[in-house]
Amino acid sequence: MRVEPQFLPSTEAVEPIRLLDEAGRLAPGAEAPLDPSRTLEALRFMMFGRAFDARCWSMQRQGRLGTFAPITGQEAAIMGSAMAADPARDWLVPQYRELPALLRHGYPVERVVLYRQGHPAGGFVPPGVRVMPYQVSLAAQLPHAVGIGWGMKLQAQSGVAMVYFGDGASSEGDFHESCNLAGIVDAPVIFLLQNNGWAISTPRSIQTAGSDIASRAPAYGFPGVSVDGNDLMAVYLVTAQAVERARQGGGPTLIEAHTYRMGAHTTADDPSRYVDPETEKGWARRDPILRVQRYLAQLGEWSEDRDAQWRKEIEADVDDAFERASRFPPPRASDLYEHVFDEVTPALARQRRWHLQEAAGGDEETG
Ligand SMILES: Cc1ncc(C[n+]2csc(CCOP(=O)(O)OP(=O)(O)O)c2C)c(N)n1
Repeated sequence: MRVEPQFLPSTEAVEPIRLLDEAGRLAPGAEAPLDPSRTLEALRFMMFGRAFDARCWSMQRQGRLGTFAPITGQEAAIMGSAMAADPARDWLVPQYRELPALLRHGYPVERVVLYRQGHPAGGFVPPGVRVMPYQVSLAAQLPHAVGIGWGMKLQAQSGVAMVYFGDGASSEGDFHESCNLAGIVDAPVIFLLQNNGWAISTPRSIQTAGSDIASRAPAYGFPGVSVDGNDLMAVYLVTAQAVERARQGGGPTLIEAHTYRMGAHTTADDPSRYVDPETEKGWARRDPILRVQRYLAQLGEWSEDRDAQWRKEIEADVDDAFERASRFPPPRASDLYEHVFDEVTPALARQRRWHLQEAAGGDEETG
């Protein structure tokens, strides 16, 4: 008998779920999963994120801030998911582009300023704030998130770990290992993939030969979902359902939010060398902030006056963030040797002695 093996077909990309169109109209028959006051709450964080980007960009160009990764264009993916997380019990595990989500979760904004200034105090997460520090080493945050989620499950806590990462990070081994283990132990983890089209200059089209990344989830034994990442309502809807399932013991979910990085990867990047301006213009029409504002305007909750008022208030909030950061004492040279080991190793102690006495002329305060 001739055996005909059944090869599994490669999967087709599924159409991302969408509730709000570009004009801010709800899909026919759809109900908004966020009421107007929660939508306004999310919008405020989204607008703050964009204004903070603009200020940081200017400060970086003046040499007053280090390299950072802007979030412009990704605000709905970030806040739609964050609105489904409960700061009192859920953990947020960021990559490096999730500022407004961290702020809503209680991370103090001045710490972000300090982090971008290279100040050691910027790496400190206050007790009680369920946020992990930014992670620049791609995908290295994913195993931590699985550990956090699994730990909460073993302790019979109802929290979930929401971990953010990019399409580039999905090619790292840590992604596979994390999904595999999370599936086995049914860890309450939301894998929130922000597919922003690029991993620096590597386009999504050559990141993977797969049709999409969400469709990998069933192979790990849990659901995946594809969502319009520029649609606050749709991202909230799918994340809230995933969080609820995880709380009930249903295990992890992989959410692929299709969004777009509207600008440079970081302040050290020049996207004009590899991005087609027409593609960029197309995504500008899908701006996630405008979409929410247009939706709210239809409800009578948004107007030009309100927009102007909020922009003024938000600029003042950004001023305040920098002002509060400026009140921290400047870092000392000796800070370089703190916070890594509980007890300083002999080699590190030697380096510290040399640095502080010989190189810095014995001046402890030389930063
Ligand atoms: C392990 C590792 N390899 C390479 C890099 C260099 N690097 C920094 S960001 C980046 C692209 C990341 O793309 P993606 O995961 O899609 O996230 P995005 O920056 O687009 O949000 C790369 C390759 C790194 N930080 N870590």
